[in-house]
Amino acid sequence: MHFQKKPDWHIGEAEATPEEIFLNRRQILMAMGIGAAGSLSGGLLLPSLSRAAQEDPSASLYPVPRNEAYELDRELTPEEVNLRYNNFYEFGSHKEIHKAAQALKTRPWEVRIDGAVEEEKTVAIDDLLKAMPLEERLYRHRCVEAWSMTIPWSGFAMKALLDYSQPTSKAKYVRFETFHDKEMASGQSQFWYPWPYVEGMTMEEAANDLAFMVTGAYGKPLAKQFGAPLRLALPWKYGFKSIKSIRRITFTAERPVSFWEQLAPTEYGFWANVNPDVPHPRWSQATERVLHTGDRVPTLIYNGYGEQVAGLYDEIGKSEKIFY
Ligand SMILES: Nc1nc2c(c(=O)[nH]1)N[C@H]1C(S)=C(S)[C@@H](COP(=O)(O)O)O[C@H]1N2
Ligand SMILES: [Mo]
Repeated sequence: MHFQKKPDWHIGEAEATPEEIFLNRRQILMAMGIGAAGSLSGGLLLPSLSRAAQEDPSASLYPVPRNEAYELDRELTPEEVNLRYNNFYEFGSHKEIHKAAQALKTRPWEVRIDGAVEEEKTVAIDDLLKAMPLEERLYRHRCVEAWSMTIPWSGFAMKALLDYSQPTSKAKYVRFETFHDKEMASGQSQFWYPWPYVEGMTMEEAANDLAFMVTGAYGKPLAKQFGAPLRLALPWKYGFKSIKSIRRITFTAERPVSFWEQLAPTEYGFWANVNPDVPHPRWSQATERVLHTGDRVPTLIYNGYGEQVAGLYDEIGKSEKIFY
C-alpha cells in the first residue's frame, strides 16, 4: 500500500512532543488550584474525564493488589495528564482525542479467541475478568514519537491468557485485532489506513512475564481513551505494539503484519524493541521527553527491561534486523 497521507507521528523530533501538552498541564494544574508540579497523586478526583470508568460494570473489581516486583525509577505520570494525552487513531490523529474516544461502546464486549487453539471460543469481557488473576503493575511506556510516561496498569499476565486459550503446537505467533466500526469510531472512515488495527508477537514474547493484558489503570477500569476494556502493555517495545480495545486474539503459524508495519515497514517493524542506538529513519531515539515533567532523559535499551527480555532476541538478532 502506498502512503496517501502521513500519520501525525511522522514528524521531526523537534515537534515530537507538542507544546500543547505543557500548556495543558499548566491549565489543568491551575484549574485544580495546584501550583507546583510533582504533588499530584492518582487519588485526586477527575469529575468529567473518568466518569465513564466509574460507571463501568467491572468497577467493583478495582483496585487490585499491586505486584511489587515491578518498580519504577521515576514518579508516576499523573492520571490527569495521561487521560488527556493519547494515541488512538480510530478516534482521530490529534492529541486531544479523549473526548472523541468517549464514543467507544465497551459493553456488550466479546473477545474472540481463535486459530491454533484446542477449542475456539468467544468470551464476554466480564466473564474473562472473573476468570483471570488481576494485579496492578507500575510500567514505563515509551512511544516511538520519543515521549514517555509511567502508568499503574491493572490486568493479568499474558501467560494467564495463554493458559486460558490453550494454543496448540502450531501456534508460533499471537495476533491481536481491535474493533472495526466506523459508525462508532470516525477515524476508521479514513480509508488510507488498513483497519482494523492489528498487532502481534511471538509465542515466546507472549509467554514472557512482562507481557501484560491491561483491563484497568489508576485503580479503576480502563478509561475509554486508554483502550477499554482490554489492551496490551509490552513495556520493552515501542508504544504502538500495545494495541487497544482488543476484540480478537488469534493464534497462528504466520507472522502477523501489524497496522503500522503495513503502512511503513521500514519505520515501524514487527519487533519494535526500544533501542536508543537505532534511530527512526527521521529522528533520533537516543532520548525521550517525560510527559508531565518535560525532562529529556536518555532512552534505555529495551526501555530498561533488558534483564527480563534480552534473552528472547539472542537467536533472532543473528539472522534478522530486529529493531524496526
Ligand atoms: N487500537 C489502537 N491501539 C493503539 C493505538 C491506536 O491508535 N489504536 N496507538 C498506539 C500508540 S502509538 C501508543 S503510544 C499507545 C498509546 O496509549 P495511551 O493513549 O494509553 O497512552 O497506544 C497504542 N495502541
Ligand atoms: Mo506511540
